[in-house]
Amino acid sequence: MGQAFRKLFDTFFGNSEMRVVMLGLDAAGKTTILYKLHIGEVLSTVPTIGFNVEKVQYKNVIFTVWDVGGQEKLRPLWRHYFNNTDGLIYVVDSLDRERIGKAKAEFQAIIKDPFMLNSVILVFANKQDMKGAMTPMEVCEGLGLRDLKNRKWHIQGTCALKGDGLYEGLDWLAGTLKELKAAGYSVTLGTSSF
Ligand SMILES: Nc1nc2c(ncn2[C@@H]2O[C@H](COP(=O)(O)OP(=O)(O)O)[C@@H](O)[C@H]2O)c(=O)[nH]1
Ligand SMILES: [Mg+2]
Repeated sequence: MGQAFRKLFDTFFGNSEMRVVMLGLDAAGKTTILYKLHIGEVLSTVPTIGFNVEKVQYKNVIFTVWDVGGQEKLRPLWRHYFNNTDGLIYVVDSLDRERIGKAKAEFQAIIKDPFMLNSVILVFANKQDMKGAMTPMEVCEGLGLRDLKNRKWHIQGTCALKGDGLYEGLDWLAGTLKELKAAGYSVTLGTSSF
């Protein structure tokens, strides 16, 4: 699978730099996804108190990852990572119905950040292998995706453990970013895989 991702990134980002930030509540599956990509060594750093950041770089494509939720006072520090973000991947634990409201609140705060206004949004409705998981459509509604104005977004059901859906989602992200960069950031409606 790592080879497939490397090929995808080579095809779309031969020379241009891409910065992707992957966020979500704890236990959503972010670390699992990062390792599943197999695109390089995952470096884990704690640059400030309690703020754990994972990072992996494949050629010009840089992924940074951290948990959101319950750390209001750390928010100002995010700016450092949001700056120049091309793509936001927001990962949701589809089994966690109890915290979908919290996932939504964090998501809405993130995408309204001035540094995030130009970023393309890919949502992974993860843990689709679990019985009782919310469907991608339910997660879409839970996050309020359809109410977004002037944002390019896409939602994809995934199972990070098996890798299902990851390639499809990143393929959309890579293709969309390439398109936008070529056209100079235009805006269209969101899409979904259901
Ligand atoms: N069943 C299932 N479990 C998953 C999936 N993705 C992640 N997990 C599990 O959920 C837990 C949290 O995953 P982790 O990647 O550490 O979440 P993070 O806090 O967002 O980095 C771990 O026990 C993973 O094995 C999935 O797609 N299906
Ligand atoms: Mg993690």
